[in-house]
Amino acid sequence: MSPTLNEREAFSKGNVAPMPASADAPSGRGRAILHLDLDAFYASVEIRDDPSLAGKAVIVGADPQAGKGRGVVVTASYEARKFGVRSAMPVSQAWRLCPHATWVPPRHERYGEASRHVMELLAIDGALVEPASIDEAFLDVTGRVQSFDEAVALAQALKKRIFAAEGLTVSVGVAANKLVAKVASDARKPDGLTVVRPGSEGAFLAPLPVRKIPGVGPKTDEALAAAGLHTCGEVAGASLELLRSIVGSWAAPLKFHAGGFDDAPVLADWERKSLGSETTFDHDIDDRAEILGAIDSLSKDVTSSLSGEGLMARTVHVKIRTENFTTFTRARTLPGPSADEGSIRAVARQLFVDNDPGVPIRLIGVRLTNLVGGGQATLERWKADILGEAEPWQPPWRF
Ligand code: TTP
Ligand code: MG
Repeated sequence: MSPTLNEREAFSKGNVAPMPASADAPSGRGRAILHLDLDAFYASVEIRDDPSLAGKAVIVGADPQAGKGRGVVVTASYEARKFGVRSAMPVSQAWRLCPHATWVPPRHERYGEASRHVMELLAIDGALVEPASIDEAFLDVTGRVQSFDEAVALAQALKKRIFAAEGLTVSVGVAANKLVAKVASDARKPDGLTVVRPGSEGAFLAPLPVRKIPGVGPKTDEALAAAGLHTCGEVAGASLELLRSIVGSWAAPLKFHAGGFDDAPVLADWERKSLGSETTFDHDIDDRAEILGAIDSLSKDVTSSLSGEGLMARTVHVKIRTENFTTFTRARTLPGPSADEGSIRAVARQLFVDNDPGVPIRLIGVRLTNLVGGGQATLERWKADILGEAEPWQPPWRF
């Protein structure tokens, strides 16, 4: 007799904002990542709110007190930057460099509001959004587009939408990974759109100073320069032996990043941390075939939700509650992320078989965690191919 399911409860953990449905979880191709960074953010908000400042050198910062102020510049409009004014510069110095500037004290609430509005505009169907600071965000649009060109068109559309709704310009980088998208968004500011097509990441980074790689600070930069390594291309082409002597265990990831490779996933704030489903039988079940049948049906449910959201999972959990209410969970991590029902079902079944308490079962559940955007799986395979057995993979360095 097949069990009657009198309870079917989704037990998704994590934040609740609904993930947009995307029926076409892409696989077998690379990712499409956007990095957006608002231009001269605080100054642009001030200019938007007071159009008489448009086209002028505007400095947001502490009161300069006729050059005697002791605070620092928070940011400056691009007109003021032409005179050398920069964030974090003492106001006394900015006063000397740009005596005709208009000074505005910061209004942090207003910037927070504008930031929230822009982030809301980025929450588009099928995209994962990771706000990275008050004025920048990564978007993984792999699950939303059919081609890289479509991702570029989406970037253009977002720029227009942000300007129309908020009166702010944003510079965008489009690439196959976060690192290159971030460097690209900074390449043509303000109001830029820089596209690095898949396969040209290394060539794009090669002439740039190695300081462009997030995580390379002044000390590392100096140590690399002392060994004659100034550009990303030089670091990418250096031997691991040489790099190890300079940066130790960071050698392999650094070489990898300098060559334009990066596997960091876009971690959406409102990305589901897990997806699950569980069943309480209306009477305790002793028949193992029936229990496995329930596991099959739960695996089917969670896998279809997973692919419906354009995601893949790395870890499968099974929850088991026995007739006397003893409850435990067991988990297994897959070799790579998957949205394949057969693989997930097989792991869930095996988890039960390996941990079967041998008594009647009251409840069974299947849950998926370590969820990533669809393009990640391709990347995992590719990483294994590139690095092979020769170079043990380090935990990916994130920025
Ligand atoms: P950034 O994006 O670094 O700078 P920006 O937006 O002003 O200019 P850009 O066009 O180069 O992107 O920082 C975003 C905001 O964060 C900036 O407008 C003000 C604030 N900020 C500080 O408060 N202190 C700082 O040192 C920096 C760099 C930024
Ligand atoms: Mg900015």
